[in-house]
Amino acid sequence: MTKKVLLLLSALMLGLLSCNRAENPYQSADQDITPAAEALYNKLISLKEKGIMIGHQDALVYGHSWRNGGEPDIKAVTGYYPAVFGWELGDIELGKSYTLDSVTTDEIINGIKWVHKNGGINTISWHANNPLTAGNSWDTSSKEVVSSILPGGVKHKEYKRMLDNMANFFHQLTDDNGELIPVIFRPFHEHTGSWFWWGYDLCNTSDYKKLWRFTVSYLKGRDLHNILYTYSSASKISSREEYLERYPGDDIIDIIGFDEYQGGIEGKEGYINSVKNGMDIIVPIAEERKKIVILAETGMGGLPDAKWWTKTLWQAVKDYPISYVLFWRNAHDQPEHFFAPYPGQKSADDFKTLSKNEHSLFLNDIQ
Ligand code: BMA
Repeated sequence: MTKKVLLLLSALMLGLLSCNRAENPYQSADQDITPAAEALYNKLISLKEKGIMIGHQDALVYGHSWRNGGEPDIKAVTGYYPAVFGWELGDIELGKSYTLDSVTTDEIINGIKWVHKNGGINTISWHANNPLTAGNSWDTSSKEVVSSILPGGVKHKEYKRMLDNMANFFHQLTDDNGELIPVIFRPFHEHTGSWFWWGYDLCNTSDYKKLWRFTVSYLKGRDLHNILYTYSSASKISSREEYLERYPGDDIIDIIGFDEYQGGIEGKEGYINSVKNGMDIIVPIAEERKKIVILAETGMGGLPDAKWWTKTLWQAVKDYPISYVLFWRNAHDQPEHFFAPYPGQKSADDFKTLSKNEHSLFLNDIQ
């Protein structure tokens, strides 16, 4: 083939591709997204038809009864790895080499690389320290934190230092070819509640949105185009207006969701109703805006209900086009702080039953 014919053919291919891009209503928010992140985005879209992916926070690095080199609890119960792996970066913004949950940056980097290599999905939460008071995420002693870190604020430089530490960390997430691994990032979560310094009563709507927009644009400015951003509120969403009030913009958000936990056995109906009400509100929003829907964090602490998985969780989520559900962590150093079963745990058999449901997706279902 002559060079001219080759050129013509590739121009034709490009034309076809851009045609498809224009016709596809689902487009990632970042116009300069890396090919790998776009592939992750497309994978999330295409898997919506197949079922709901199962995720677990810190699954690879510790479990209820192990730390360092054990078998992930969900794998030990079902034989399958989760499809989605949650990671927490709180304290990394301070330049530390371990998180607030004592997971090292090396463990996270290696874990994220392993997940990516094996076709899984990485999602990152961030319980960021308070840049104004030097307290932690839960330090709500001042209502000036968000305004103080925006451009012009007294702690703006400090916040940029934190973001630089985050960016330096993100740049270490590379595959075998040196390309950045795509990740989902979910900062400033549960903002409709008031227990974090970015929470509802702690800042106004405009500043919350500015915080988001500044953060995303700063990370983009550090050449990070491998990130899909998630907006996720606290539980018990009462209306579309409430959910969208602090939404920072379609041009930066790819995924929307909320967090929802069940408290005690008696909380069963409340949990199911609250997940369904929330989904009834956000699924139409996602359809209109062409966004992906998740149940960003969920679980029943301590799992005292032996049938929680099939009779509660699955009843709440099964009828919605939810991309994934993420169960919170099984702390190795707090015996009662766990949200997924481990071998011998009361609900382990029921979780196994859920894993046999063809619409619950584990790592092997999405590879
Ligand atoms: C919370 C708890 C804490 C943990 C924090 C960040 O929900 O699990 O123990 O430090 O998340 O992972």
